[in-house]
Amino acid sequence: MKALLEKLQINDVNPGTCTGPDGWIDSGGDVLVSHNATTGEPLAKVIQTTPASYISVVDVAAEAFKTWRSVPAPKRGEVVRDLGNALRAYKEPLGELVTLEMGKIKVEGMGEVQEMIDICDFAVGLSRQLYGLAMHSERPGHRMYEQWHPLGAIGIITSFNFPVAVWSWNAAIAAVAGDTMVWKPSELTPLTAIATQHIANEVAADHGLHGIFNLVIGGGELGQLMSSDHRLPMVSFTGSIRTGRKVAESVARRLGRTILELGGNNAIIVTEDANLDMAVRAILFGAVGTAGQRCTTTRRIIAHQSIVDELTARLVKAYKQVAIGDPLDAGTLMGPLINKRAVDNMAAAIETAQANDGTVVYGGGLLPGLGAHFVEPTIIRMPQQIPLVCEETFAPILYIMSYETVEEAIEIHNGVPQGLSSAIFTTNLLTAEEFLSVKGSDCGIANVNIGTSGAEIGGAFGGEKETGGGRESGSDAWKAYMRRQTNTINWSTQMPLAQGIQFGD
Ligand code: UN1
Repeated sequence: MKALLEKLQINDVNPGTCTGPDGWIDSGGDVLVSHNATTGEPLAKVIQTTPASYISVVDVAAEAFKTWRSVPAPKRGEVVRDLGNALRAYKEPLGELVTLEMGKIKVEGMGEVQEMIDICDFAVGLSRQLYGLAMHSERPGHRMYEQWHPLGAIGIITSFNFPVAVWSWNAAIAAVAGDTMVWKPSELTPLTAIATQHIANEVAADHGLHGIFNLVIGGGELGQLMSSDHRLPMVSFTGSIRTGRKVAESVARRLGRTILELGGNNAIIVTEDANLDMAVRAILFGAVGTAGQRCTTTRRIIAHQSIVDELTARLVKAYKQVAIGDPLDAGTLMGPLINKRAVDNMAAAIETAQANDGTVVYGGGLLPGLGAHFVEPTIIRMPQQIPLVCEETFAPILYIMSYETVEEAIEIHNGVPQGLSSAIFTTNLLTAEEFLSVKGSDCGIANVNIGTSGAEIGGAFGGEKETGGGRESGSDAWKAYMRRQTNTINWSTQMPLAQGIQFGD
């Protein structure tokens, strides 16, 4: 472990505040201890960012923006290309640190770094494609078009469950867009953030850059400072609905912009004609992968009444094969939850489900023999979608419900406040299309014959309703990181007004 931490430049005590190469600041703030999610043992200490040092970091980011915005976008893309290459070189140790600190299994830790690499590649291409539209003016001798300018220094607040990938979705796009950024990672995963900052610093140093990628570490007060800071025209927040609402309110009060990627309560509808082999595999990965701690985790199954028993039996059989243990071991499929609070929340949800006619058909228990954060992945048959099922419990609990008609299935599906990811398993083209239609899934992501989690970076990622409406990552999500300007140029010698208005002579 020491060797791994050394490779990533993590010391016993690390400053948590940084403005770039040689820009680590010992703020004199309170010390935070990061723990190994699997054993609960301390990994290293972090000196948190004080309000005063936060202010100086944003000063640096705002100042750096004045230069960065004028660097041609394809040149900014070259920096992001080097960031992607540096991440390729560090993929193994960084992925392992994600596993150590967050507890997801090693292949998922690596997968997370792969997402970082992929978004860098995407952003490099994008750096030559930040297109605006040209439109025909209604006035003779006039040309109209729109262009996209960098926005400023932006805030990025990320959650523990994807401790580095979510930063990269924002950072790679923001960097080619010409923004500088201030990142506040979760206090539960500060070391992966510090390791990532070191990697970004190496790249920045090669390009003689400072103040583009900045880091602050601390709790909710720091998030609050960012939300109310008018020097950050946009704040991208990933996390709980409760905190997201606070961020949204503070940013809205100053009429700033947000990208919110909040909770999900993702369901899969399984129809009577579905390929159950495929459905079982997808549900297993969706519900048990990352120990149920993805915002895209499959939390609800809505299965046709004619196949619900068979599907449940097959899932129970599959769950029995899930090896639970040290996430660094190659054979492990499920590691620990992030902390004791997550374990307690899971236990409380199972109790509530049982008190409301839920039947635990698999799991339901804790696994203290493996460690304080280990739980059994759990399947619960629910006769109805009770209020508990409408909440997101960040744990590997899968609720199975049944339906008779497709309309009923969609109604149950959409009957929760969140709207992130969704899927249907069916071989019926008409049902698949209905699910994707305006009357179908109300989520930001809707899939056919693949699960709810594990989205590719090329699409816009995010969801509707209480998920917050934001979109990050691929497609045209870059527009949220830039400001649009509509330009009209009069190349004639006349002064016509729009709408044919005659004003004066
Ligand atoms: C998250 O859990 O916050 O689609 C993001 C997925 C991953 C990202 C999840 N690509 O499951």
